[in-house]
Amino acid sequence: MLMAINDKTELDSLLRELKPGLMQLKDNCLNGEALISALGAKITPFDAFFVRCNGDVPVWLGASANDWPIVLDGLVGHPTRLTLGDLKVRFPICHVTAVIECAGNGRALFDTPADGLQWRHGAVGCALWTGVRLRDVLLAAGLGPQATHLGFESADSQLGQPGKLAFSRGLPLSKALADETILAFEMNGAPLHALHGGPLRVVAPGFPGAAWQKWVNRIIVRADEHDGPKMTGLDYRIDGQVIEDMPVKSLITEPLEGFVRPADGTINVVGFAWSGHVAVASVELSGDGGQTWLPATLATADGRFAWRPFRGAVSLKAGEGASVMARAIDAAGRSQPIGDVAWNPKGYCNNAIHVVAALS
Ligand SMILES: Nc1nc2c(c(=O)[nH]1)N[C@H]1C(S)=C(S)[C@@H](COP(=O)(O)O)O[C@H]1N2
Ligand SMILES: [Mo]
Repeated sequence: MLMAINDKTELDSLLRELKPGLMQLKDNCLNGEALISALGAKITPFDAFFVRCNGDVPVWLGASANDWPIVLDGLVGHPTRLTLGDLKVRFPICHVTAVIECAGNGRALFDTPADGLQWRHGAVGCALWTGVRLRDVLLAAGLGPQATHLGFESADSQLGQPGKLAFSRGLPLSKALADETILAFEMNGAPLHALHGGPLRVVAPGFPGAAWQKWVNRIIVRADEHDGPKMTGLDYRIDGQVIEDMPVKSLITEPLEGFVRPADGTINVVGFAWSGHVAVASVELSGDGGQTWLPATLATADGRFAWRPFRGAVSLKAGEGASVMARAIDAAGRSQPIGDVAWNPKGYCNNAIHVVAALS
């Protein structure tokens, strides 16, 4: 019922054909990030939505996506076998618009190199996700009194090692029970595509993309933090702690790098701001290399976890080396750093200010 795509040539052509808005990263697995020029919409279209795979790409060949099986076991009252079809009829369907950002987005932009895929700005996107609340599914199976964490297992295997889990991460129970956390089977109103973990994936807004387990087919309720592949060691951790919140960040989608300085020096700046669990409060813009900042106009978003469009006009510093900058500030007063402030060995959570330079 499952086919695994693991041939490099096949994976490459899949990405080229289906996702013209991406540029491919150098890796044996399928990984591509959005070109900034393709990220201008409030809802990121499929063809420009980044893809991050740690193993092969499993494709469900069952007669219907509704036959996709999922097991719920561990510290539950009743270990349960369900299909995606069961989830759809037994639990209320819900929607959440949310940004997913890879924890390694911006890794290539650290001055001090950091290990891992060299993502620039484009391992981020905002989609409308449709599914059922993970909470509803867990409560129906009954949670044991010792339950504190979940572990997820999936259908993807390490490249060339069929049956060997490529990626098995988890969530603390508190996040699994949150309103916004869902098992999603649709993205932007269409059945969830195999490249994004279809038929079924976890959506955990506010957490890094790594917590959004794709192709999920087993949920294990545990009394301790999960220890599957990519959950231990240095993976998705800073100072030993699992990353559970994404920092406030913004991306300028207009103008693009190498823009032509207008004769009067005034330029419109447009983009998006987002954050993890603490809301975005404001966005400021600078046209003089960060000496002075002006507030941008920040539009509302479709819920707490969607990115918010901003716009404003800045006066560019005269002469050579003009650039525009945006910095978002969250409700706790935290802002984006300039440069290498948040460096860590694996290059996670780089929310440094986006600088877009004019043609000089
Ligand atoms: N099963 C599985 N789930 C996974 C991954 C994976 O390799 N295998 N990659 C994770 C990472 S690191 C990220 S950033 C997101 C990327 O989701 P996307 O490919 O839909 O953009 O999926 C996460 N879920
Ligand atoms: Mo990621």
